[in-house]
Amino acid sequence: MEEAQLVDEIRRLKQEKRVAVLAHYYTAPQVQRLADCVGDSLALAYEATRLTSEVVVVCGVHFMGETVKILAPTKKVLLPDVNASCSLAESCEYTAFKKFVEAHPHHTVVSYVNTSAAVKSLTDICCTSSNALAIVNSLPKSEKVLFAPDRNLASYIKAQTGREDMLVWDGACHVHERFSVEKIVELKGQHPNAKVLAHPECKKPVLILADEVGSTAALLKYSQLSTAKEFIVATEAGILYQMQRSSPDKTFIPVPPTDSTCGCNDCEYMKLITLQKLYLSLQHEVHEVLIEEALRKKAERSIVSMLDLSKKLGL
Ligand code: CIZ
Repeated sequence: MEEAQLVDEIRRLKQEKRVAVLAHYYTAPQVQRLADCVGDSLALAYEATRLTSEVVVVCGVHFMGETVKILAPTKKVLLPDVNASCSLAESCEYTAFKKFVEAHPHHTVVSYVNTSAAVKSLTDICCTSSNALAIVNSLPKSEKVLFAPDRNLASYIKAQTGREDMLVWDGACHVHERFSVEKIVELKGQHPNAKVLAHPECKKPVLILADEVGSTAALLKYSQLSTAKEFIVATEAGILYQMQRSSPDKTFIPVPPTDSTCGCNDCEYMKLITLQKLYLSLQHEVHEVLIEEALRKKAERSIVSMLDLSKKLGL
């Protein structure tokens, strides 16, 4: 099917079947354009608690589908591609993480939402890049914290909070780890007035170069409010679509991966979500995300704690 026809069919199926489509900022622009809600993990989690339709397609990676299912267990939650995984979630395997948690019984476990439902069941409170700093800061200094799974976000939080004793799981996002100081310095040479925006999943030397460090939602907001006209963006390239859309008069320059001479730094898992797969997902109601109820309940506590605290903090 041609793209225009696919778009029409997706619109028709959404309406006919009364299906909600949620999309993460890292998905392809064509997918974001058809979504009822586009956002980061925190926004999508809030949206999951407000769903009115019985069926929802999550255009994002697997843990995002799980988060929606955990928060909206009576809904039919669909993922257009079951292979849409997440390197961060994969870097934190349940059995190994359980041993780590059990070896540190007096720690409060803070896990990024980029984890499996099983890892969330071992977690006291989840966080996203939008609220990680606020959530860790909300814990009394006397409380020992075990943070998982992103070592770069953890190192950023340590630096911002002074919690040098925070125990950290050694995981990382393969997309954000591909950004290098060399590429940013090269781009800054070509665009000396550009502001550098970086995600806290990037390595520390990259963050040192940044004018603003934050989640996709925070970087988007910064780009909207800033008087600068050019931005060098060190996070997954999907967010550039929303940045450009809300600030058409500004220029957004993606940072390519270290080992490439051209192109954007795309997450291959996010980019598995194509229009064709979204169409098939709507038409055949595949692929359903299912979580065993006992596990769902255990995992739910950590996400609900995060949402409750985030609301209280006005995030
Ligand atoms: O929190 C999220 O959704 C991720 C994975 C990145 C971001 O900053 O939005």
